[in-house]
Amino acid sequence: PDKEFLVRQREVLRLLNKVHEPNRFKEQAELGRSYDPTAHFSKYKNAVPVKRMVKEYMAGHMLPRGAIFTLFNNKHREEMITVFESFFFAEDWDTFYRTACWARDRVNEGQFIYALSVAVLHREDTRGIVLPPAYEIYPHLFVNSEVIHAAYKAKMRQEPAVVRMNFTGTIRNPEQRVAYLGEDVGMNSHHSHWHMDFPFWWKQEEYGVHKDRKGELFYYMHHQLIARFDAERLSNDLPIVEPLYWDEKIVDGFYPQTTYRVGGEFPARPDNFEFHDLEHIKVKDMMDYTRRIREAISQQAVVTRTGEMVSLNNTQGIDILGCMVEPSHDSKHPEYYGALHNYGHIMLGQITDPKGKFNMPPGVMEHFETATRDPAFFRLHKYIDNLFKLHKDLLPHYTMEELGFNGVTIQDLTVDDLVTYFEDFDIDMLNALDDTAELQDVDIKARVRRLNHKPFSVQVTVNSERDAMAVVRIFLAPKYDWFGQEIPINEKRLYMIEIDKFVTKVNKGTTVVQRKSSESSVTIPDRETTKVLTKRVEEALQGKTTYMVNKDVRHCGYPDRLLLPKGKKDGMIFTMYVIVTDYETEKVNDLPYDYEYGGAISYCGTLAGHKYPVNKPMGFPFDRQIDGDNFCTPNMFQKDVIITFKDTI
Ligand code: CUO
Repeated sequence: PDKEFLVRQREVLRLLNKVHEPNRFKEQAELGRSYDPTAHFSKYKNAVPVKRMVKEYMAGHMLPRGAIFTLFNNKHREEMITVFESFFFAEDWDTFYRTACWARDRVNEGQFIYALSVAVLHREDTRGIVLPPAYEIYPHLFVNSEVIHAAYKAKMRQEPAVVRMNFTGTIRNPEQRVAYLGEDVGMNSHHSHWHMDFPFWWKQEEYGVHKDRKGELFYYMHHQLIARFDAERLSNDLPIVEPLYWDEKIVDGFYPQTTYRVGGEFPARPDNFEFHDLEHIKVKDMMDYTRRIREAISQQAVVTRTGEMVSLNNTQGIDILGCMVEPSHDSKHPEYYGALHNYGHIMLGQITDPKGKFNMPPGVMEHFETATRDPAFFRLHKYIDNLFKLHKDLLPHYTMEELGFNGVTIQDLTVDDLVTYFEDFDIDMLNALDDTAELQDVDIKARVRRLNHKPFSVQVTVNSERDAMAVVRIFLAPKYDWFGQEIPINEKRLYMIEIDKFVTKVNKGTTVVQRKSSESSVTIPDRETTKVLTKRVEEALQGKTTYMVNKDVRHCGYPDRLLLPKGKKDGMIFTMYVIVTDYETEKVNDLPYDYEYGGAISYCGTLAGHKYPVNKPMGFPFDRQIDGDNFCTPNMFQKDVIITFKDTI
């Protein structure tokens, strides 16, 4: 790459390095001090935000440094958007960089990190820049208090340390059996990045970056998170997750045992807590929003702000509904349909101190980085997901024509042994501890247990009457429910987890399509650590090594280690489904078929204004009702597979 790119990469890493520490890098600090955005308004495509940012900062109206930032707080978010827009509308790299240096030591750290990250992910001139892993930027949100305290101790003693992190709770809490998923740092990082790639506050027209099928992705990615959580629950002899209700107690409590850098511990939610009215959100509002959304679903049309009716009875319906339920900036009528999902996060986050009597900090549900730690996250999302299901169930079943692929048959499917295990992983705590002048940094790591699986591959033998381009979709679902009963296909489809979706060529005659787990369109590999990345960039800048830029780099993507659910020691039976369909009728972008958009399209779609690469509904063919037991057309294949969990490997 050109030096220019490497310098940009280095400066972004520096800007995000120990954000709590002002004047970290001399050059940036000086630039930040001397740059006066008010003198350069013409350098912004839209100067309104940067003017506002400077004005609000000067007036002391912005969230102060050190305070806890949450995206769900309207004031916090509006300010963050102003900062983001100041970055995003900067005309060139230079203006962007100077604005960022200006903001780094002034703006609230949480707002700065969020705004800068989203700007880097969306600016043309920062395409390909890699952000540090979320758990390294903000370790407090990813590890528990125990680890933070131990890390401080180690630093005081000036001794390098590896601190073992346990999952929250004890074995007396059955929910702890699946804490390895909800507390997985890669999973939380995926989830927080998804929400940076598809922010609910994104103004499509104003920013000029279209987010294709954003509402549908909101539905589908979260639907898949729940299906995956359910697969882990069944793997651990827990029943599938139940939705919550606004007027029912939440039986299982949650003690996050996680602490903010400043501002104390995350609030805990004891067993059997009920929802209470908050100052601005009432329990009744939640019920009203739900009722209106259900009405829209059953009449298959939503009413817009201007009173028009928009039909939901088509493949785009889910996108409209997703935007409305989240809600995103594109909701057809936010005043009427409300903010069911976002308010759900707030209601849960503030459940312990609904009136703000005790001035408790925000709960884990009020940050995308921490939300999945609370099992109630999955209950809220199951509730939301059931609304989407109501809608999908009203759509016509797929016809044989929609399901089939003329002249193409799957003859066989073979899968390697599917083996899972736990392993240790070390998180660098470099950003966790405040620096003091007297104490040097020492190497401190948090060691977590995490699920992994042996690499595997899938071979699909396809017979075709002609050369063709095929879309291959691979799914996996548990065969038996918690009671040991075989799950009928029309129910099983709800627990279907996507394993892969890709395009390949099938030749006339027989083709064996081989696909490795590492190639999955659902996942991304482990993120490179800040230290390694920084070193690589420095060495490349000195001309010692070469540096490959991936313009399509994705931070969003389910961790590859979690592609398979845990399964059981004695083996657990899942059914694998493969379907091949005609790419010619599905393709959307006029690009070569092997263009993968960074490799995580299944849950994370595409960036840079590209469309989602295939036009069938996400989750096809399992997103709609299925009649009868025999679902397979010749271009589909199903096979029972066994996932075995090994203690050691
Ligand atoms: Cu991802 Cu509720 O949308 O956490």
